[in-house]
Amino acid sequence: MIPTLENLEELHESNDILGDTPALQSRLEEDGYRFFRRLQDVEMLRELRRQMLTTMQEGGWIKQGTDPVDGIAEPGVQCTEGDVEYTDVYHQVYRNQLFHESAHSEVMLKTVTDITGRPMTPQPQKVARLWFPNYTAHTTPIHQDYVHFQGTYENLTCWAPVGDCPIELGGLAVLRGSHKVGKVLEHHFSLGAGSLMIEAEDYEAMGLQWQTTNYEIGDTLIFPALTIHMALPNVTEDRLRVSLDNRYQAIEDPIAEHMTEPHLASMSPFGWDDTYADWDSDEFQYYWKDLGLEIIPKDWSFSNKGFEEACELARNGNEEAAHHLARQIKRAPDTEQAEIARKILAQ
Ligand SMILES: O=C(O)CCC(=O)C(=O)O
Ligand SMILES: [Fe+2]
Repeated sequence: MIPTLENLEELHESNDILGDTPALQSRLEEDGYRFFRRLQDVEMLRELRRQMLTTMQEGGWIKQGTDPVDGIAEPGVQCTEGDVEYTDVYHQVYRNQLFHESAHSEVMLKTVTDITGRPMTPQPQKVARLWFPNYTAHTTPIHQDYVHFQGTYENLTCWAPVGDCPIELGGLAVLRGSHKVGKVLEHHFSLGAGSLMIEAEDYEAMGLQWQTTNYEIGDTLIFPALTIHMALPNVTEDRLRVSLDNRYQAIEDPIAEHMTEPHLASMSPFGWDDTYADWDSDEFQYYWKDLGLEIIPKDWSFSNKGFEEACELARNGNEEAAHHLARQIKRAPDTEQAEIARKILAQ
């Protein structure tokens, strides 16, 4: 069942076992996630929120004349991952030093290390989600992170709102215990962020429960790469949702090549030199190069399959798929996929 507000349960909180590796591991084994209230430094996150939203206001996303920390979207402006307009402002936000540094905080490193019992590092590719209100067809659909981030099933995603995130602002929901499926389920084309989703019929038989919460700033949800999750729609009238989802891995595990590049670098040229241009410290610049991570190629099969499905659907008149293809043509007009998409849309 796709979660509705009536059938969402409250996340189990694990603050009582912080620092206790065996207890953290056994709860992770049982639930497929760990949730901690006020784990991260609230003052730091408030400052990060101010900085990120100020950049978004300069980019035209936040209503002029309002305090950026209120996160009030400029009326009439809406875009999402995959749109060139999104990448333009997103990459301005991506240059923020504190945004990257926040993933290296002592408490985050200690927590993920306590969970796995292995030396861990944040992956180079940090991720922010900047989600417009009432743009719900583009909400992150039901998925497992492995299809996007790859590497190993043990990688941990750490999701945290930058600001309070009540349910109506569209935080993350997880399907409790779903990691026990033990493999990557079939993913299909979706218009939502990431463009790949799992059909309800493929997990329903497990009889599991969706869980979420009214997140507050500092709260952090941590889960491995097979846990099924989704974002809830942002149904607020005018507020942007801002959140972080950074990934951590054991230093001895391999990393997929694309995770060593800035997020959405494939959508518009943007490198680490651009990211670091205004930083006043080089402590966390190119830090992973000294760790000797084993870099493995990206597996394109998941996204290629999604693209083929979008083509098939668009041929049959599906409007969401047509929208997806049009977006792809606009973003990268000279690629082979854009050529295929143009032919389909011309029919
Ligand atoms: O924040 C979102 O909308 C998606 C986040 C997500 O899927 C993740 O953190 O893995
Ligand atoms: Fe995800």
